[in-house]
Formats: sequence, structure tokens, C-alpha cells
Amino acid sequence: MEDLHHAETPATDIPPRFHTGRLPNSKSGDGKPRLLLMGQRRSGKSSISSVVFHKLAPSETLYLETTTHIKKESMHSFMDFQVWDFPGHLDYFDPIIDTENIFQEIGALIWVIDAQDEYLDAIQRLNTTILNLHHTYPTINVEVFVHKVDGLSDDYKSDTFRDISQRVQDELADHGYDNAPVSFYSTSIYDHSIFEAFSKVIQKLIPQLPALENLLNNLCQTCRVEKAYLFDIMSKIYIATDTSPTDIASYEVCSDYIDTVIDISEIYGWDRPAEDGSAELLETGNDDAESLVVFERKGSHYLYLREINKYLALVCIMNDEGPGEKKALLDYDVRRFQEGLKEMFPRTDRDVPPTEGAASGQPSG
Ligand SMILES: Nc1nc2c(ncn2[C@@H]2O[C@H](COP(=O)(O)OP(=O)(O)OP(=O)(O)O)[C@@H](O)[C@H]2O)c(=O)[nH]1
Ligand SMILES: [Mg+2]
Repeated sequence: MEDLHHAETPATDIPPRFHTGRLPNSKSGDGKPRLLLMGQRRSGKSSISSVVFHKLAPSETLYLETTTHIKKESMHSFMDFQVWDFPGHLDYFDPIIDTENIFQEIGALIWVIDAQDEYLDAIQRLNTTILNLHHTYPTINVEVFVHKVDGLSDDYKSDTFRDISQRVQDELADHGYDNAPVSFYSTSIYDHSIFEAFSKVIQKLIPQLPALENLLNNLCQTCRVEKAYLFDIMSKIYIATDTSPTDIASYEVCSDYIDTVIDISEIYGWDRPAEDGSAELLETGNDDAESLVVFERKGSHYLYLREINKYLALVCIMNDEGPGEKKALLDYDVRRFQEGLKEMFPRTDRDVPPTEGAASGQPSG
């Protein structure tokens, strides 16, 4: 905790491999990290953006129209970022397109491949893009979403995943680009996999991640929490978790829990204006907003949710003693966690209303 004043400076001299060098929330940063959604037509780019950031029901994506121009959206959340949804047919290196403007501020290039369709062309185009960018922007994270895996059998799914990742890596290696920073995720908008994949993509853009994980590890240890997730409430992306192994089932249950709490607070919640109207107080949210359920399915598990600030919620899975029995300890540790977080993400200069079209905020209550 003593080092937190310096949290905006990465702790090591070696530059982190996976971020753009511009810290989210950094006062010196002049742009917001961009997530570019690229890939073939109908691969599912707009669906992903609508489901993750606008809570569109997955089945409603059937009616989405093809994207005709780059759709830029600003997300105002625990960290500001932009999502750019590209038309599938666009040639990103056409001379009439200002490539520099597109790739300059980039946080991650998300390349969506339809796993239910013929994917050789998509791989070809992805590799051309990576090779074109490799010299000018060597630090770009390329995140490949092997998408629409919901319709596939388990065997076919893993074969396709392996085949795609192998082909991409092999072709890049053939062109002399070994160990390209390309990651692969199996995704679908019909389950939690798309949120999990986005969580991992976003986490790479948070230089404070190791410090956050440390805070969560400490919390888990002192309060005997089995698994702790720090969620961005609006998108249900988790921005950090403790370093114990993560399984999708525990993420799913925590994420569903957030949905339930939000639904209930939309009905029964009320606006909680800051006592003296200051932005500082607004930012801290309501310290007392917490929720607890006993999770019967796996024996005596408890789910505990605590609002950390306007954007973030801490969700913990606990067994043996429930949070009720160690309330004072939990309150104390969560408060310390909140303080640590506030120092890591100073944002007093950022409490401006979201720009038009921005997804932001969530009900509180
Ligand atoms: N089965 C399945 N279908 C999906 C999934 N994601 C998207 N789709 C469907 O894929 C179709 C195309 O989705 P879009 O989001 O419009 O694709 P796009 O990549 O934005 O297409 P362009 O704008 O033309 O480049 C829609 O009918 C979606 O319902 C998925 O995870 N699983
Ligand atoms: Mg589209």
C-alpha cells in the first residue's frame, strides 16, 4: 500500500509488453484507448458491441443491419475507452483511409472470425493486417475472437479453435514474424464467453493490474474469500480478480448476481445525491450498498456484493463462515481496498457528463 502513490508509474523498468504506454485515466494521456472491432462481413462485430456495451438481447442481433461506416462510441466507465465498430467490407489499408488516425491511439485490435463459416479468407486478411501494422505499430495487441461457437459441438469447437490459431501463427512465422502478440478466445454472444474475453482484453490495458490483483489477493486472504471479482457494473466486464485459478462457472454466477441486484435496484432503488453535491462524494458511491445471498447449489456458499464506487462492484464467493460473521473485518478490508483503488485511479478531473451516445452509469440503490 505504501507504494500506491507511485501506482501510475509502472513498478518495473521493463515496459509492459501489452499496453499502449498510455495509462487509462492518466491526466497526461490525451486520448482514450481504442478497441477496434474488425473482421469479415457478418462475422458478428456489431452484435458483440451491442450485447456487451448496450445490453441488447443476443437474439435481437438478428435484426442488426450491416455497418456502412465506422461507428465510434465512447465508453465512460471506470476507465474511458472507445469502441470502433468497422464495416466488414472496408479495406483498412486503402490509401483513401487515414490509417494513422485509426491505429495511433489503439488499445487493442479485436479481430472477429465467424467459426461457423468458411474462415480461410478471414485468416488471410487478418494476417495481412498484422503484417502491415507490425512495423509501424509493433505494440498493438491483436485479440482474435473465434466467434459464434455456440452452434458447434465441443469437439468441433476445439478443433476449429486450434486450427485457426495454428494457421495464424504459422502464416505469420512464414513471413518472419515469430511469437506475434496475438491472443485467441472462443466466444459467443449467447453465453458469458464474450464478456470473459472482453474482460481479458481490457485487463491488458490496465497497467495497474498487478497492484489490483495484489489488493484482491490480500482481501481474499484476510477475509477468507474463495474468489473475488472486481466488476465494471455497466458492462459486467471484470477488470481484475485475485490470482487463484478462475473458472467460467464462478464468473457466470457472479455476473448473474450483478444482473439480479441491478434489476432489483432499478425497481426499488433511488437516487443518492452527494450530501454536499461534490463530485468527490458522488464518486465514492454509497459505502453501505451491499448484498448477500446464500448459494445453495454448491453446499454452503455465499455470494457477497459490495458497491465500490459509481462504476465498480466487488463480488466475492465465500464458503465456511459467511460475511455476516465477520462483518467488521470485511467492512474494514473493503474500505482499505476502496482507498487503494482510489489512489490507483485518481479521477477527480473526470467527473464530466458522458458524451452523447456514451454508455455510462448504472442504477444505484
Ligand atoms: N450463432 C451466433 N450468431 C451470432 C453471434 N454473434 C453474432 N451473430 C449473428 O451474426 C449476424 C451478423 O452479425 P453482425 O453483428 O451484424 O455482423 P457484423 O460483423 O457487424 O457485420 P458487418 O457490419 O456487415 O460487417 C447476426 O445475424 C447475428 O445475430 C454468435 O455469437 N452466435
Ligand atoms: Mg456491423
